[in-house]
Amino acid sequence: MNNKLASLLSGLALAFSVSAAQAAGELFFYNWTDYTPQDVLDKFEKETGIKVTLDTYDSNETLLAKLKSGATGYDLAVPSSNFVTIMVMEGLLEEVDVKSMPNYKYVDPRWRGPAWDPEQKYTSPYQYGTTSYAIRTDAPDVSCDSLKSFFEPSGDACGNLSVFTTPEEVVSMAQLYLGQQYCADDSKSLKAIQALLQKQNKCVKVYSSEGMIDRMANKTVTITNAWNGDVMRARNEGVPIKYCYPKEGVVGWFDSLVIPKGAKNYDNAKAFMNFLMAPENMALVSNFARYSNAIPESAKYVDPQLATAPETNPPGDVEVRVSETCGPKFVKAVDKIWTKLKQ
Ligand code: N2P
Repeated sequence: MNNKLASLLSGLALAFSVSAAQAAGELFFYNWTDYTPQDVLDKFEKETGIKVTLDTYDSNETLLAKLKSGATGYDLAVPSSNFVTIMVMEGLLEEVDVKSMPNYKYVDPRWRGPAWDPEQKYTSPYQYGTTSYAIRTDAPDVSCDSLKSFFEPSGDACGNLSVFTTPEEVVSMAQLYLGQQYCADDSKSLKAIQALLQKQNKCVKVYSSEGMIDRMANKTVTITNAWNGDVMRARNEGVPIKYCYPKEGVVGWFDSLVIPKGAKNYDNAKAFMNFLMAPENMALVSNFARYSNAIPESAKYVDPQLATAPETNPPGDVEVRVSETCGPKFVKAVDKIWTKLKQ
């Protein structure tokens, strides 16, 4: 190649790469609070030129309300499995061919085509875990034995309790405690839930789904609603905390990446889905958020603590009952119960 042509071509290549970087553009990511490591966003930006802007929410309910309100400007979000079902039914998600992505091969076969997305045309995996409660191990009157300690705390624990701010997971826990099936919508079951939550309400100091680690660290509360990964993080920060596996069971969930309908940066969202299925990238998320993931090869890069920690290993005799998508009658009734509770 003569020099002139070479310099012309390299000039063109440079021009192309500059415009490619510009075209690479942006990605608006909407995820749960305390669930996204900055290093994974930085790495994605470095590799693709796509700049990620993160915004956070506290619950599936908040995410659903946002998506239902119309154009959100978000390109990616992370609902739990039972909410994926609702979002698909309501036409809130873009279809995306996850199976044909290069990194799909890393997904554990048992998590491919899951119940909430059998054809894998809306979701790629994020993290999975459980919902229960946690106690300060140095506090009086708290116990991990039974959900009774969470719903009907006594002594010093009453008044030092923190509960999630939206009903979905709290009600599932109430149903485990009351021996009900999820989604049971007969009036006897619903009345029992209402009575239990009203009783618990007298002992609640804070309803919040964010800031659990701080509240437990500074003793604002001694017993709290919690997700397993957050508790491992708190424990690693030196908080005397224990994640509880009460005898009635814990709630299981699986969170996925989805693309909201009308996303402006659809291709960038797809690129992020593929990026995150790469073992070393998924490992960054688990190392930060301390939840399990569906990419077995990521284990090579994940802190070994995750494989053995009590927070990620429910005892064999404790039921992990995975969240379900309930019908409109149940959802409406729960909404009423919760509104009354928070008045
Ligand atoms: C971490 C969010 C956990 C997600 N704060 C629960 N589905």
